[in-house]
Amino acid sequence: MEKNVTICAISTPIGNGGISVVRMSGNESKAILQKISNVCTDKMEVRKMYLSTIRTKNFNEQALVVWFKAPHSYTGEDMVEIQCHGGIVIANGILDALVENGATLAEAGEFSKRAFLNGKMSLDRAEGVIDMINAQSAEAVKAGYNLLSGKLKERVSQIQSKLTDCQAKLEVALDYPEEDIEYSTTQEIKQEIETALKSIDDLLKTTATGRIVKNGINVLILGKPNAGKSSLLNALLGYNRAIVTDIAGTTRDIVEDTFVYKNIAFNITDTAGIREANNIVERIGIEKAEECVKSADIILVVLDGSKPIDEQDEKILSLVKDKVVLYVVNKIDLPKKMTSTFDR
Ligand SMILES: Nc1nc2c(ncn2[C@@H]2O[C@H](COP(=O)(O)OP(=O)(O)OP(=O)(O)O)[C@@H](O)[C@H]2O)c(=O)[nH]1
Ligand SMILES: [Mg+2]
Repeated sequence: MEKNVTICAISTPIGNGGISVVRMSGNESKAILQKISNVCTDKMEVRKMYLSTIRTKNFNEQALVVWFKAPHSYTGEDMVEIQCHGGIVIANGILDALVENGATLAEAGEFSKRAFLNGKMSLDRAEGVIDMINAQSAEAVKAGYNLLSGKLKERVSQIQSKLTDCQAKLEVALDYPEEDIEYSTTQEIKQEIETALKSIDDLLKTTATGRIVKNGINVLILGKPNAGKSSLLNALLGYNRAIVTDIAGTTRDIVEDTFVYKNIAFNITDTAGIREANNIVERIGIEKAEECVKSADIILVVLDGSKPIDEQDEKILSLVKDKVVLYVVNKIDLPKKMTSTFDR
């Protein structure tokens, strides 16, 4: 990153909406704004909105502009925000005008990177911002916000200072054994270290939950052809995401989607029915399905209740033997043929 370069980017999603926001960060932000706008930047007060005409190559736009003075901005640098009418063309036109007048297009995450490098934000806070932006559920937003507001850092700092304290007590005892200092007993120090270790353990235990809250739970649907896997996917999603027919081998490729239940995102994957396939396309689909087993948190094994358990089902059951599995017995509206050999 070149520190003297003034960067710019469209900060709102590309698409149609009421407004779009174009941001600039760097020493030249105000000077570049002056080149394309009728606002008198010398008279601008910080954090105040000004209605201004922005000149671009193909059109003029009435936009609101705000100036944040370094170091009191998100990145810690001089920053300008331009709030223009929404839509792809207007925001892109303004971005082009900024680049033509000396700004450089920001790389992905560069605003947060500058915030970190300028000491405005610790790495865990920057990660919190990114997690909040990418969140698929309310719980993930909360977890991201906890990172952003420094809750993790606070807990780590507490443990760190307890350990530093122990280290100091030990060093005093070793370096000045003959001085008249009141030493902590070995037992006291041992207890403090044990408490710190327990806190670290407790924190580590939350990482699995944290990953699930942040990324969602990976749910994989497996079963033999025609068992009703895609029907289950569609039922869980509440709309017809995958093609369902009575032809065995309908689903060939992986079909993925996400739904949110009780504030947690579930990333659900439907797969090709597992069987000995001669068709190359179907075979690749089956290989992909088998690959997905590794990264799945939960596997829904769909069994056709109207048919006896056969070799294909057995193969699937052996594929998932070390995983968290929920068995879904489908087609219970039809006469039951599922054999009693299946007793899990
Ligand atoms: N009677 C009955 N039919 C069902 C049920 N669930 C699904 N089906 C039917 O079973 C057939 C196969 O369903 P799919 O959901 O396509 O099955 P699949 O496991 O995805 O099949 P492949 O993609 O070929 O592996 C379709 O005709 C569905 O309408 C059920 O509970 N009862
Ligand atoms: Mg299917």
